Amino acid sequence: MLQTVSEPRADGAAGSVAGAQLAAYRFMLKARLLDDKFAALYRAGKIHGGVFIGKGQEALSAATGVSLKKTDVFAPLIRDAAGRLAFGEPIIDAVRTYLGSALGPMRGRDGNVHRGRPQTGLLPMISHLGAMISVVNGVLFARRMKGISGSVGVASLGEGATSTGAFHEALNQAAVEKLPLILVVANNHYAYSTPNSRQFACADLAEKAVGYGVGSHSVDGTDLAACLATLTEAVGNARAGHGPQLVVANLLRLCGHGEHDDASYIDPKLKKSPLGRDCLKVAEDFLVEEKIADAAQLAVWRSETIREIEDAVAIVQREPAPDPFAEKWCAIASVHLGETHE
Ligand SMILES: Cc1ncc(C[n+]2csc(CCOP(=O)(O)OP(=O)(O)O)c2C)c(N)n1
Repeated sequence: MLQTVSEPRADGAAGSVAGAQLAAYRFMLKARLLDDKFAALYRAGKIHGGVFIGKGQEALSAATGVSLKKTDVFAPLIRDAAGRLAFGEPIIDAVRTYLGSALGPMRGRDGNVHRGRPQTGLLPMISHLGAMISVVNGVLFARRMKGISGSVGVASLGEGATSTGAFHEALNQAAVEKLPLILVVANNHYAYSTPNSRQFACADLAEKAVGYGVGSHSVDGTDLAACLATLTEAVGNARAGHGPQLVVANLLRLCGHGEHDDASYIDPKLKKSPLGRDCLKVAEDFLVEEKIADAAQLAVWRSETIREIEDAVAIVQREPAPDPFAEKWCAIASVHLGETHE
């Protein structure tokens, strides 16, 4: 007999542990299938520019998204399709951005992952390498100054970002100011083709938290249940006023840096190690073992999700591209505010 669980929700309150696992799994599945579709469209020459996917990082990303409330702040990076969906980004926003639709959140100006909706707390990324931490700090500072309490902010990072000055300055600032910031580092063992041995000299990146005086969490990023437990704790700590939290998840990128990269530099020994497990498969096995779902139910969700993605692509393929002669060259925030600067 299958357990009764609450419906998937994206508001940081999935109801029960089993409900949270199920909700997060479905965002993982949606992200994987969406990423697969973008990779296929890229190979078919239907996407101009790069395609960047998060294969192998969905458990961490989904756990991050479901741990947040809609009123929080989230700065995702290029491997965060699952977290974006869990935070509330509709599939069609991603499809419109990748296919250059004028109706997308970036109005066809961005080709892939720099999309967002600042008014909803989903920040459009500037760069992959640590630049977003200080932006999240700024939003949290602004809320503090306005007397808005209770919300937290997440900045996603790769391990490569932890070697940059931007990381140091922003984490130090957040620590001194005790901002409710959670840094979620996906240590996928390669920053593009640079391995961990050329990136940092400590045994575990989570050790860096001690030097900054912030909370520290280390987790197996291939294990959804572990990611959910860790993110729940880290987000809870930040929300309770305990200051910044550094979460480091160990995992492996199961794809290239982008779809243009065959990832031939990845050590085969790592691929065969527990780090190389596919988190989606691990999550599915867990759901079946725990009788939260069965194989038939998993197959139904998969086919429903494929249909949903195909429908979104079919809609967007009929939408107009931006017209440079009719373009309003104002910032996205102005568009949201209804201003029309020429
Ligand atoms: C300031 C800056 N320098 C260089 C780059 C080019 N770049 C983009 S992603 C990347 C590697 C990032 O590695 P990591 O932080 O480990 O994240 P991962 O790609 O593994 O998710 C580099 C060098 C950039 N976007 N911004």
